[in-house]
Amino acid sequence: MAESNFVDYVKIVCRSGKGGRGSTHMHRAKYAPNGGPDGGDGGRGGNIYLRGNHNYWTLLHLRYDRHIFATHGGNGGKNGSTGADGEDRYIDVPCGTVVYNAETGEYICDVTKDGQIVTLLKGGRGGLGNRHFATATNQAPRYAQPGEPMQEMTVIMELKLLADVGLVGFPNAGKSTLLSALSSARPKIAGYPFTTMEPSLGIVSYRNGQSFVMADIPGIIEGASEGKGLGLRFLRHIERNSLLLFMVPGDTDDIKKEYGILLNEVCKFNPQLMDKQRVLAVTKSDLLDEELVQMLSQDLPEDLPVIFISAVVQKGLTELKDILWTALNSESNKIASITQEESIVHRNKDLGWLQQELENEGEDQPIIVDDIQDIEDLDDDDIEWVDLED
Ligand SMILES: Nc1nc2c(ncn2[C@@H]2O[C@H](COP(=O)(O)OP(=O)(O)OP(=O)(O)O)[C@@H](O)[C@H]2O)c(=O)[nH]1
Ligand SMILES: [Mg+2]
Repeated sequence: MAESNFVDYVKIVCRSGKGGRGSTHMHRAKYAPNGGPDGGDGGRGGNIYLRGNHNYWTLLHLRYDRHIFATHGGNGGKNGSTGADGEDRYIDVPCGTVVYNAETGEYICDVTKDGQIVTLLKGGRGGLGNRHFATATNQAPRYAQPGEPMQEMTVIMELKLLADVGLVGFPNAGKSTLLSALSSARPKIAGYPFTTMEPSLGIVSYRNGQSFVMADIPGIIEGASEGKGLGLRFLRHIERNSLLLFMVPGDTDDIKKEYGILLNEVCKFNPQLMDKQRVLAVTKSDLLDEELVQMLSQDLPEDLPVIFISAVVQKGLTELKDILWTALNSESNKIASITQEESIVHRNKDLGWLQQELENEGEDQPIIVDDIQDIEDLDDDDIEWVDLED
């Protein structure tokens, strides 16, 4: 997938800045023989932040910027001057980005809203200058605090598209055709399996200027949750949808069985997906006559709303939108509620599988970090000693 522009998985190295050292400077001026300590504090190291940005749809931009380093805080100076704070770095990510520690697989945070800012790594605090340590018995302390160290972490960023409705179906079920009939998205449509190789989003307009977002993801086949077909790669994009629209073509031998297979794959991938509301659309119903529709209706799954549609002749699409809209607006299902922290359960990555996952995503190469020059530690030359004989 390296050549694709749809990047939903990247590994990068982030490093905050270390705090600047406090200064051990002693005040010197003519006629002020024992000026006392006047060393300033070190500045704080730069922080690394994540910032949700709805202008980004993928993590492609991070492929070209795998080292994100904030700068270090400046050292304190004489006359009580404080060192400069290190520069912060903001990593802009699309909404729906989840961050994991690449070494331990631990879930770190997620960004779901535009403008949301999450602190990923904190810069070190600056050390205090010697003037803070003057006491009655030690009026000229010749020590100051060093700055706090920086933090470094290799992280995996994974994008899970945020859509209201996710389309789930076998290849050729008519998912892309439906998305293009309902929205102005133009995914590629063709009569062969796996036409869609990467997810796309479309905005479906409903009555009174309202709308919802629909995600077309590549087809799922039996065994997808074990890596068959395009496998797991894209299943993560349905984790964040509030509703799953299953699609089975009307000319299939056994609609109920196909729906069962799809449901089973989804459940094996992540059992929590079973809590999501589901709707079943029997597609390509223009190929069926009334009689056949009657016959097929006798043997359909009973635990969810089922509707016969045809994207080509625009049949049943208004009813479908009505069903989806009603379901989306039922209390348990509002998009606002699925993006709320507490309702999303993030699992840590399984360490046993992590290496394999990185390999599958083409992200298993170590990231080379040319160790940047550290700020020079203070040596004796930087310290102006007071001449006590003065
Ligand atoms: N007759 C009829 N054909 C349809 C309908 N919807 C889709 N098709 C045809 O079915 C074929 C597959 O359609 P796609 O929309 O590409 O299917 P898909 O589910 O996106 O397939 P993948 O991207 O491969 O997973 C195309 O040849 C479409 O023209 C429909 O409502 N009626
Ligand atoms: Mg498609």
